[in-house]
Amino acid sequence: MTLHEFVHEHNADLGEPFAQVMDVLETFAKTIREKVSRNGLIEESGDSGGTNVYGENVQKLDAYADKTLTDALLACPAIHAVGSEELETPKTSGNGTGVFTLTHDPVDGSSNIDTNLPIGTIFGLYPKADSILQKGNTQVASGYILYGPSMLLFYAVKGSVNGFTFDPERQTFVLSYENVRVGDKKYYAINEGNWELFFDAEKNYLTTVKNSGDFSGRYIGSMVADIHRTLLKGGIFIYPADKKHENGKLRLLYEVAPLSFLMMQAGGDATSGMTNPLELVPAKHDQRVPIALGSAPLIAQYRSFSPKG
Ligand code: AHM
Ligand code: MG
Repeated sequence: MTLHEFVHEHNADLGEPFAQVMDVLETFAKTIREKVSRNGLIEESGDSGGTNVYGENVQKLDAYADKTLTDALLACPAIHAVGSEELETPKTSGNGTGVFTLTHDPVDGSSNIDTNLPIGTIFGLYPKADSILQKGNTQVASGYILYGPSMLLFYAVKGSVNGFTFDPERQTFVLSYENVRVGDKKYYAINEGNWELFFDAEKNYLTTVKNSGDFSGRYIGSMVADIHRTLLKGGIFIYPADKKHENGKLRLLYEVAPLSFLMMQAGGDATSGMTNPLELVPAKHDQRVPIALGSAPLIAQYRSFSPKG
């Protein structure tokens, strides 16, 4: 079954506007896959020389993907507004027909582009509202596209997560992971290069995990790839607050809320300090929050190391 067929069959309750948004995402994924596969050979390769709102280097592919997705969404009748990790302020379509707001990180893990490692796109879909600063638990859907050895699109709606593999021969996504549930392996993923910056809670937790002999370490540095492994195999992904970064690194609207929503619909859990990240109202578009997400028992164990746990 193709993604298009699946959406019409299983998400009829979300109406034709939802199907239109998924069509936009599929077309975008095909465009970016084609660019990624020719990275280094095409104009959209390498550093753009510019920086974004966070002061981070913008790769040419970041800028290209951001414009391509944002423009396509604004041209879609189902979309009211779009927010992106690369945009300083959200854009409104002005079409009068839009019923959804979509937030996205067009190319996540962009520091991995030039080494041919997996990168991804993250999206969160919300009902239209006056502001895009909405709690993550108002999302009607969220998901990611993973540009790896094969291209995958995983998305969640309330209560279910399904995954699709792109078939280059048919030029379409085909259902390949039905009703995904978080695995039970014990992989931990964190940038341990930041050890000296970690607070005692992280250090105590990690020391316990390592001494247990039960865990294996895995860390790619592309959130979509790390979350994808955590979802399928099991484990825990952590990007904590530390002594230099009081709110951690990852952005609530563009990375944390969509992937937390997805993980929870697959039976997993997520925590931002001791708070459910989906209960946080973003104070600003570019708000960062600490995050741990993965299988529910491992998140419970992680929480017990928090100062308030
Ligand atoms: P980006 O959106 O600029 O690519 O940054 C987000 C990425 C995530 O994909 C990943 O989890 C994290 O940054 C890795 O950060 P670090 O290199 O500090 O471990
Ligand atoms: Mg990102």
